[in-house]
Amino acid sequence: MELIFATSNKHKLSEAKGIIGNQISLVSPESLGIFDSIPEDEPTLEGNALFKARYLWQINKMNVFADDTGLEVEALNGSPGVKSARYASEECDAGLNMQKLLKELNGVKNRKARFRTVIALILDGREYLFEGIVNGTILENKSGTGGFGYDPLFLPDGYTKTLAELTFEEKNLISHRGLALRKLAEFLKTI
Ligand code: ITT
Repeated sequence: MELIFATSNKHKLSEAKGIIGNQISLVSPESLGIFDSIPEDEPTLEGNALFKARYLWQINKMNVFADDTGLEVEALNGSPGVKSARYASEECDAGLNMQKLLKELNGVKNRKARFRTVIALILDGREYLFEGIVNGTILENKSGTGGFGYDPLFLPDGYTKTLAELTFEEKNLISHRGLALRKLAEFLKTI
């Protein structure tokens, strides 16, 4: 079966292929000639994931899933959350986003945070949601060069390495998106 993954992020597409690639042929919107920039203006991760999936479903009625992820920091009442990509500016610059996060947490003792991913699947017109969460803490300094986004600052609970120091496979095993993708993969096996 062919399934569109509604993302323009190549890193995320390869993560997803690593998890559900054997079972299903994952394709990007670009590979189908769809280059639309889909708005992510909803107030929740669920809303954004559903909006993106519905947007692509409307175009060609191909089975599709979309995800949205937020970094939810306890001491910041869940921020940056749904605004994680554009936390510091409209440019979605990971360096600036991390810089802003460190500034907001300057002197704050409670560094607890979690990444939460929501996946919205539209399969033959029916909608399904899957969620994955990884808990951890925000370090005071960046460490590691792997992954993307806030990975160099995020230390998963029970680990001594940040998400940016783990290998691609190690991150997939424990990450928010990895967990949500495996729930999706399990579900797809049942249909
Ligand atoms: P698409 O919307 O094109 O899929 P994106 O880069 O905006 O790609 P998300 O909406 O899933 O990705 O995530 C929003 C932001 O959250 C993202 O820009 C990163 O700053 C952060 N983020 C998401 N997943 C992450 C991860 O695995 N590690 C670190 N930061 C992550």
